[in-house]
Amino acid sequence: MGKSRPQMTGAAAVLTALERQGVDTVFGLPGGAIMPIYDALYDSRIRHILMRHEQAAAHAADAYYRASGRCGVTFATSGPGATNLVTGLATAMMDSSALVAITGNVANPLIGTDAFQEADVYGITLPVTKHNYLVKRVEDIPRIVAEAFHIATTGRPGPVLIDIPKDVQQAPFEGSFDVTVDLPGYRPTIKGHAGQIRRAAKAIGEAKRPVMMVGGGAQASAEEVSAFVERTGIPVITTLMGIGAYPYGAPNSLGMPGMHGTVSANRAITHCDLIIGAGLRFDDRVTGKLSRFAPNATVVHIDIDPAEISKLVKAHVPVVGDLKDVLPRLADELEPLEIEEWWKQLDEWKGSYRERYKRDKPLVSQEVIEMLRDAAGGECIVTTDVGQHQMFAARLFTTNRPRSFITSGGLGTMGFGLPAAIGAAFARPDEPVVVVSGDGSIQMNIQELATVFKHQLPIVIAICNNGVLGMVRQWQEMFHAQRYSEVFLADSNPDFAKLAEAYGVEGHNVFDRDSARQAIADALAARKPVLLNCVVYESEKVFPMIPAGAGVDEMILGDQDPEDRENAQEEVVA
Ligand SMILES: Cc1ncc(C[n+]2csc(CCOP(=O)(O)OP(=O)(O)O)c2C)c(N)n1
Repeated sequence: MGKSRPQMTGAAAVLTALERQGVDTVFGLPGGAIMPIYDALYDSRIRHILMRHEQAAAHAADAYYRASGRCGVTFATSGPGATNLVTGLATAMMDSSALVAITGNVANPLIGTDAFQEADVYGITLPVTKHNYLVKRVEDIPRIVAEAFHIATTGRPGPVLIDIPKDVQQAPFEGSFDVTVDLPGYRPTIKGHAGQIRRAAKAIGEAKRPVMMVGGGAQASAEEVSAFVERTGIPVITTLMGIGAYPYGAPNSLGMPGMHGTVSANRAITHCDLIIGAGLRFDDRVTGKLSRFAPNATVVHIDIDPAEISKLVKAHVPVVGDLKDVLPRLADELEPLEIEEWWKQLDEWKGSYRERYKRDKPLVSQEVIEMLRDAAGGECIVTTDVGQHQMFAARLFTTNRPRSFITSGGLGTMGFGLPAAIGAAFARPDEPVVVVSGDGSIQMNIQELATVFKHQLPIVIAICNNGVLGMVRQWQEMFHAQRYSEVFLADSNPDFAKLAEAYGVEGHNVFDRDSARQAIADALAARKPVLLNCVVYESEKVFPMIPAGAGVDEMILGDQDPEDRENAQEEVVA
């Protein structure tokens, strides 16, 4: 008797459908309800990166997309595996990152019975995904996988979850993989409306003090942004998510706006007569108090998501479409802008504020970040965690390349940095990755040192260890009468260098600037995993700062000198 060909299962169909999407890497962690898919993975050419926590797997898949533009993929089991994904999905949703999450669920007959590791993952993830599916029939797998990738990567990117009950994974599959995606209810507008583009061009051409603000939506259109700026000579502000979408070092760059933005960017917003918002959503950390945001400006808002138009800042000229289409057409309608007077004013503001900190006092985070930047020479991917170190990194670890500064902006997820570095390292294997973290944040996904070690990824993890939850401490110092409530970590922090060594990762404790400089240079040259625990001044604060609820014209410049802190003058600039 001849051997019969083994029957393809739903699980194998999932892998085949993923291969057809060009997927080569998946980040995940197995469990009971997803075992058929992991069994099929055994025979697949898709590479699986075993993470140590599903939240980290989601962040890695998210950063894989952010670093490469290729959709990230994550696998998790039912119940706790799937619920562990939630923070990662919400992080990706807020920052418009394309990711497909595949979860196993208990078998259909058990759904609704409080079965072991049952959770209503479809319901739980509905608000934190762009779309989600519960697969009921095995033959639907190829169509649903194709739709999921289409939805995740087109229009405004976002996470899509596919929940597959175990019996569907185990069922014989006899369907076809030749599916066409036909979603009449989902047709993102790519091409900008010609009339709106003409209206926008007229308003821009007439402006005396225009400024362009680019956000995360511009990461995929960096060339078009640069060409537009070259054509018009317009000044450019890049939001936290937009860092690198326009070169920070270019003369037209004013830096980051908002709560911890630059003086020149925030003043430009206050005094401009026109703003082009390109691929951004006017987040409250960017706008401050809405009534004080760009009070004299005509707003041209270009975004692929019509839901963002006039959501927060009223758009006088909305243009719905992809920046790749809209910006070149807008540039074609414009002559170089005659804004010399405006540039004189902007240059004066640019020169009026310098990042200041004393270099003969205890090591501070800003120095560590500058040393990392200088040692890397602009040729690395930066990921960050969330807190003061993130804001210092956004201001100082500047990059001229798109998709190279990867941070959790919208959700502000501590614990993002290390797993994001892993995703970025797999997405762009030829580049070193630097994680800028804090002693609070790093402990939220530190188990991923195991993944870094296993794959010997060229990741340098720099902990700005100030012994506190620094950003919270800063708010308590400034706005809660120095009532420091539950922010001290130093008395119970681990020895981070020893901890790294326990994972097999080279670790160093760094206490002063000379050893920091040397350790950073050595770590970046080594092209292997290194953790640097940099012990920095506890009471450093991030300035400028706009207090929550205040306007962008109400920046506190503060003082960058630890010694003069007692005498720090809080300066409000208009
Ligand atoms: C998951 C999560 N929990 C809590 C917070 C609130 N939070 C914002 S910044 C911060 C402190 C971060 O401390 P650390 O990582 O040490 O960085 P530092 O501010 O000291 O540079 C906290 C607790 C958050 N953003 N994310």
